[in-house]
Amino acid sequence: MAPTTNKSVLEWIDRQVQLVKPASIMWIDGSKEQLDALKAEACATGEMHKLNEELLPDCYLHRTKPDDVARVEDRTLICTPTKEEAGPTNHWKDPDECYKMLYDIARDSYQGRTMYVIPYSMGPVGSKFSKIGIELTDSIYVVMNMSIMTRVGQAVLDCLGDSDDWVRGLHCKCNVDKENRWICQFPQDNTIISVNSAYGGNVLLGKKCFALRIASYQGKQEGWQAEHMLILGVEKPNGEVRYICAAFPSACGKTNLAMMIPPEGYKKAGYKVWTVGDDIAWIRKGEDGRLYAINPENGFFGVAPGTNMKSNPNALLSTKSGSIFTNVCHNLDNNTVWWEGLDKNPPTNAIDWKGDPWNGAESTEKGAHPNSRFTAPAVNCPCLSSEFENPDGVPISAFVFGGRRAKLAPLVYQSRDWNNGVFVGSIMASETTAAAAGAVGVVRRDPMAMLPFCGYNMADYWQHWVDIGKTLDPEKAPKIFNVNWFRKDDDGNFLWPGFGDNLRVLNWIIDRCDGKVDARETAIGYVPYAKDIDLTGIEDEVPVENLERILKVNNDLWKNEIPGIEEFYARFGDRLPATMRAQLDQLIENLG
Ligand code: GTP
Ligand code: SPV
Ligand code: MN
Repeated sequence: MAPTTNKSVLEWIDRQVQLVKPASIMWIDGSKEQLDALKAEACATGEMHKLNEELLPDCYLHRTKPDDVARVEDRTLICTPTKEEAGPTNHWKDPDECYKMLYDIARDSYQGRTMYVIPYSMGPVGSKFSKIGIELTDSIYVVMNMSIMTRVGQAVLDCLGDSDDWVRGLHCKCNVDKENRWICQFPQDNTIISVNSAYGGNVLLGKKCFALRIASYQGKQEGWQAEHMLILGVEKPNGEVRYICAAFPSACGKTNLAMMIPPEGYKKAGYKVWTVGDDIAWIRKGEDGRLYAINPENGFFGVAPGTNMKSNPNALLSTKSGSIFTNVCHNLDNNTVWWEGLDKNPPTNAIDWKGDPWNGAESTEKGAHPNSRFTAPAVNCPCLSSEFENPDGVPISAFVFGGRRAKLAPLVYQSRDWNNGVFVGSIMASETTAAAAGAVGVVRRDPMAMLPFCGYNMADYWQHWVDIGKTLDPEKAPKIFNVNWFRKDDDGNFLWPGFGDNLRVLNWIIDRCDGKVDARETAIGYVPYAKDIDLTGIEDEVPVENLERILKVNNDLWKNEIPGIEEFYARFGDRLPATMRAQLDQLIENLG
């Protein structure tokens, strides 16, 4: 018997059952017993592998097909009634045609398989920020991941009651055929359909598909924002906590920044960093007129390579129990996992991410895929914020944009005001990473780090930012900044140590928000005086000349940037907000 009487839910599921023809249906109730039974079943079939219970209790390894290891942006569709509504930066297909294409692919695809029905909440169950979804899947891997990444089970159905305000999600593994792989969002229908993938972000529909693509559209309709942002709290020695949201493109440092360990001197002085979220923020205005953010997720789907006890101990410690590892290297000597950058001792008796024997002492191939990931419960994180479950969210002092720019953007700069800050976000560009299928290291425009995640026309999204700004008292509006941890010298070495040392920059940002420190005005905004970035403890690594170099704004390089921005803006035609055009004209004038 179905554990709900909600008509919209039952009727929709019925239609999907008619389409995909499962052998049986199982409602996920959120209980440990049910999940344990599913884990045992997945291990018995070889879909999952149970890792060493002493070293990694309740942890599992999973390998996806070698051609199914990252998001597929050219197969991710926004299916709005008109192409204009999706805008020039999204791949679009007519909704009717797309449904037909997907139904033809999905038809009968669950034959002989179980349909798992996953009721889940994005955000604490019952919070006014939260939204409910139901994902149908034929994959236990998806059930296990969704049970970590979201709040799952009966409590969600109880909270939903008779409402039809919920997001429909159908996932069909089919044959995991990359030629028929599609990740489709229908914002007007609150619907997501994903076929022929069994990898992470393509199939955990609560994450990018719902919490960003569908939710960004909902936010536009309902007056709030869904952003590709981490949320962290910096606790100062006097106990005050300032919350910052930061938007960086995929694999550009959100998880690392959200969990950073303060440098020694800061730690001694009493600074602490608290993680609220590492990927997505849902933001709305509170009764006091300030913006508040929640993290709609309940776990971390983090990049494994490069994660170690030095770079990000909090992330690594989060994976020590109840976690899933996807496409990492399997150490057969002790039945644990390994990835590039974990330590300097690669296993010699191992299986690589493709499932082949691997000897780390000899192999020239990678043991783990560059986009291999861990799925870890948020509660495991040693620096999880006490506000993580707060249904009202945390008040935001600053928005920070950033990306990988080897030469151009300074370490940090502050926008002049809200609209200038929106402009700064809109002209973001970053070198591409392994998080999406395709070339790596190519600079592309990625406004607000939302290029692959905005569920409607990006120009309308910028207008939404401008409109939100109009409702805010400038005194209470978050200040908007841009950072770049990735400046390189001519030999390709990073000029800034990054990671925990980024707190030195966040501290300047907070001081700016509190009106405590001066800044130098440049053509692009305000940059710090070198003396105001504390280098205590890293003087050898970062000589003051280097700091000055990465704080400098090179007007000639910025002038070279203008044609690319013009070209990008031109794609939006009349829909480009006049405010953004005016901001660009102002920048051109400032550059002389
Ligand atoms: P997604 O989960 O794909 O959205 O990525 P993310 O934005 O959470 O990126 P993550 O924190 O996982 O970092 C991605 C890569 O950037 C890793 O290889 C990190 O080691 C590297 N990285 C993170 N922070 C820094 C930094 O401050 N400096 C440098 N040089 N590299 C960094
Ligand atoms: C990203 O690519 O930004 C991710 C991984 O966080 S995925 O969920 O696969 O999109
Ligand atoms: Mn991340």
